[in-house]
Order: sequence, then structure tokens, then C-alpha cells
Amino acid sequence: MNQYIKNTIDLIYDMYRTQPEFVQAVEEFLFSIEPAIAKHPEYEKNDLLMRLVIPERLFKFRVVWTDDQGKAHTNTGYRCQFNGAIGPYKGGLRFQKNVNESIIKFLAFEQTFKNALTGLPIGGGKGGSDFDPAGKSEAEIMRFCQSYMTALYRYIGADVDVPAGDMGVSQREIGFLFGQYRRLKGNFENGVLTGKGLSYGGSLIRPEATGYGAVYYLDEVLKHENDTLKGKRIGVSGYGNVAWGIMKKAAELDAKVIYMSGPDGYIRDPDGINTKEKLDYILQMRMNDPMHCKPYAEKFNCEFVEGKKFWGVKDVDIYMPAAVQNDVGFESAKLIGDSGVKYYIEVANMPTTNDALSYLRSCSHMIVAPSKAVNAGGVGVSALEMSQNSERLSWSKEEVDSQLHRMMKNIHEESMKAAETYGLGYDLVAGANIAGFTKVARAMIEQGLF
Ligand code: 2IT
Repeated sequence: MNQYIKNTIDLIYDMYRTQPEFVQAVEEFLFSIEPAIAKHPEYEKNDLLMRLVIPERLFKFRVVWTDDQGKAHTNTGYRCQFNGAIGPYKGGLRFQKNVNESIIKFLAFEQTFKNALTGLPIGGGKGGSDFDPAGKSEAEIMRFCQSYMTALYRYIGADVDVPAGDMGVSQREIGFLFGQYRRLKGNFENGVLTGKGLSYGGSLIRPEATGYGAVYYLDEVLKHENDTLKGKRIGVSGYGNVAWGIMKKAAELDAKVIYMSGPDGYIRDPDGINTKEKLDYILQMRMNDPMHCKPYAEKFNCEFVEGKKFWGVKDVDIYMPAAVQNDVGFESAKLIGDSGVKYYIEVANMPTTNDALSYLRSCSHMIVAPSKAVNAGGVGVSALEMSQNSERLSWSKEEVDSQLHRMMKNIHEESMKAAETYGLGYDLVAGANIAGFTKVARAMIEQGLF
């Protein structure tokens, strides 16, 4: 291995012993970009890798809120402004019980290169809180959002840092957050958040964008393999907003999602999760309970397998992990490799552990696509929302959708080319990392040392 990369990884292990997810993301990335580092000594001269790995800044703050009984609760809030070389920091907020500094930093790190891949001027950031939205009333969620924003509002802005949603933060939470921001600032600056409601500056297609983008990207992969989406059966893990977008677009393009899963187990619906009734039900189910997908099986009379994951089933053509980080570990990867399924398309941020990812990439019959490329359509449409806000206009559904489609084609194309440049063949994982890295690195070097 390249000595500069090896030294950097040793340093990272030393510095971030207590941040396993962050170390995991950095390590996977550094291994991937090795050919680019080896060819360009100027990166080492500029200490570029450490500058890429240490965030520009990280806010960590107390968030106090009261429940419906009037009792006070205290959570920790975060916002990591990882890299602003190519635009204002941009990335979602995650409200989930397990959120910590390691998770926020891995997400912000990934976001930096993902955002670069969109080709739009957005830097990388991420935030959130260990607040657990499960079982909270709407009023409790509103009070939490107001308190969170009160702590954060001084540090964000349309040209500074533009948060959006992630797990536990959907349009409803963005509304509460924006309301509080407006109340504190006294200005109508709706470019400060994306994923907003349409009534105050949201963009059409933003709720669907991550899932639609993933299917557009998948379509490019299939075309490269002289294959087509038509008739394909897909296994998607998760049943959140992203999985929903995949199901919707797959149905439109004559493919069908036949598996989905939740923390409680998985669903098999051989007819496809593809009617309006089913898709609407999923959104509702997710709103009511992010922990159980079993009600779908009861409602639509299909199979539910409790406490298990469906990795390894043979009656799909494509696997799309779209739930959460580290959903697919080494044992699951072996099952997937053995299943004979050709396409493994990551969708959630870092859904695969590093050993599992290496294993899948080593299976010669498989094509593996990385999440930071596949899910970039979400943040890409967020950047389009920012453009619409600054123009004080809204674009039609068709306009946004066609820009999203073009963006996903470009990301696939650029990743492919970056891999080819370094003689790596059709390696979408290395290609996405190298393409994202090259853009951020150039902007950092041109802006001098800091
Ligand atoms: O992981 C992601 O890219 C997001 N949660 C969306 C971020 C955004 O700013 O739209």
C-alpha cells in the first residue's frame, strides 16, 4: 500500500479510537483513492489527507425540551461542517437514539464527496441529535425542533450551511425547524433549509428524489451491462422515504420491489410493492412507527418473516440496501455472493461493513455500486431547491425530474471514467471515490492552506 495512505490510516486509528463508524468510512475511502494519491505527490506536499479527514468545525450542544407532562428532557445536538471547499456546507439532520459524534462525522465525511459528485456547488455537512422520535407526540417533536434550532441558528444560513432531513427528520420537522429559524431571525430566508413544504419554498420531487435517483443510477448500470430494468425483481431493505421512492420509480419503469424490511423482520410481496394503495400505506406506516413493517403483511396478506434479514434470497435480480449503516455484514455478504444475484446497489449511507464490501467487490459475477453515488440524487435535488429559492421561483416537476435524471447519468459516467483513468475497469466504488475526491482536492489546493 502507498506509504502516505498507510501513515494517514495509522494516525486516524490513533486519533479516533472511539469513533468506529468514522474510521470505517475514512478507511474505505482512502483505500479506494490509492491510485490517485500514488500518482499525485502534490497531495502529500499539501497534507491533503489530514485536511480532508479533520472537519472544518463541529458544533456539539445541549438541547432541552419538555414533554407533554411538562417534564424536562436533555439531549445532545450536533452539526458538523466538514468541508466547505466547493460550496456552503450541505447535508441532512438525523434524529435517532443512537446518534453520536462518530455517526455524524462519518455521514458528513461521506456527504462531502457525494455532494461533489452532484456537480453542484455544495460542501459537506451533517447534523442531528440522539433525540428518539419514536413514540413522541407532534407537540413534543415541535418543541424539540424549536429548541434544537434555537441552539443552531447562528451557525447556519443560505450561504453558510444548509441542513435538510435525514432519518427522523422529514418535511414536518423541517417545517418546525424553519418556523423557529424565521422567528429568531425575523427574516424570510428559506434558502437556509431544504426539504421544505411546497407552501414555503420546497421543491417538487424532493421527497422522491433519493429513491428516483437511485433507480436512474441503477438503470445506467443495467444499460452498461446490456441489460434492462423491465421485469426486474428488487429486494430493498428498509421502508422509509428512500425505499418508498425506489418502489415508486421501479413500478413506473416496469420493475418491481418484492422485498422490504424493518427492524422487526422482512416482508415478501411477490406481486410487487407497486400500487398507489400500497405505497401510500408504507408512508403512513413509517410515520406511525419506524420500528415495525409487519402491519403491511397483515394489511396486504403476504409473508412476514420475523427477526430476519432477506440477504441471500435467490428470487431477486437486484439487491438495494436502503435502511441504515452496516446493515450488511460479512455473513450477509457471503449469502449475497452465494445467491448468484448480479447487482448490489448500495443506497443507504455506508450500508455495508468494510469486510463485507471487499468480499462483494471480489465476487467476479457481481456489480457493486456505492451509496455516495447512488443516493446523491437526494442532496442533488436539495441543491436545486436552493437554486429555486435564490431565484424566488419554483420549477415544474418535469424540470426537476429531468435535471435529476441527467445528474444521475453524469455521476455514473464520471465514476466510470475516473476508474478507467486509473486502469481500474468498471469499478464504480473506486470511481466514485476518486471522482469526488479529485473535485474537492482541486478546490482545496487552489484555495491555499487552511
Ligand atoms: O444523506 C443525504 O444525502 C441526505 N440526508 C440529504 C441531504 C440534503 O441536504 O438533502
